[in-house]
Amino acid sequence: MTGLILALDVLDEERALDIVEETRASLTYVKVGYPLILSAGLNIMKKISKLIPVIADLKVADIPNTNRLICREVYEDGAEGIICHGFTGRDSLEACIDVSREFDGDIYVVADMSHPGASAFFPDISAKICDLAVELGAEGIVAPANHPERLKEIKKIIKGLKLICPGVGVQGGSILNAVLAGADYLIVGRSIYMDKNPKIAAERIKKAIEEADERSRVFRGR
Ligand code: OMP
Repeated sequence: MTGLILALDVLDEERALDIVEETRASLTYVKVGYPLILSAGLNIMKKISKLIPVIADLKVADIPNTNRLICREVYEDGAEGIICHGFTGRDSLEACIDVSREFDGDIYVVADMSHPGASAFFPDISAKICDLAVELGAEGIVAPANHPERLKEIKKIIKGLKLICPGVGVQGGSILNAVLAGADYLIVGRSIYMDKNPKIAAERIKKAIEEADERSRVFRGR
């Protein structure tokens, strides 16, 4: 079953907590990143994590020592998982994964991105990043739902790692194509939190994911 992750890129703590309360029945995780953390403070993760597990999207990309300090701080503040970059290389990623083991947390490694500019660099280095993430024991890979052909290639090489995928909705990706390409979770932000009724929007997207799962099962069974 493909899961739904809400990308909570809002700037107001009260609104953020209201949206989580309204939508959490449809979600597996809430992803919190720089916009909300910088406006509401790191403590927002503790508050949200009382309602639902939190993935901290800090795209950690520094030298090993700094990565270790960042990851420790973020796990201590309630995150269950952290998104890190892999292009920084083995030692930097290994530092994040070592800290995640201390906290029984999960590291998700960005192997490709969904915005147009990503095609300048990422597709060429994606396979190497995925191999490193598999070897070091990351929990999952972040890759673009709106590029299902790239997702399929990544899915082939990441063994059992989870594929968590932004890019459906406002960024143009289709839920069905991403699920058929192997997404384990879809990350959705604006199509939920900018809707006038985030609860109904999340339910609608969850239902579309379930329908895509069903079609994917039928397709695979042929
Ligand atoms: P919406 O485009 O509003 O659905 O949000 C997508 C979310 O996924 C945002 O929080 C982005 O920062 C994040 N994201 C991408 O959109 N593209 C990527 O390649 C990677 C991420 C991410 O790491 O989550």
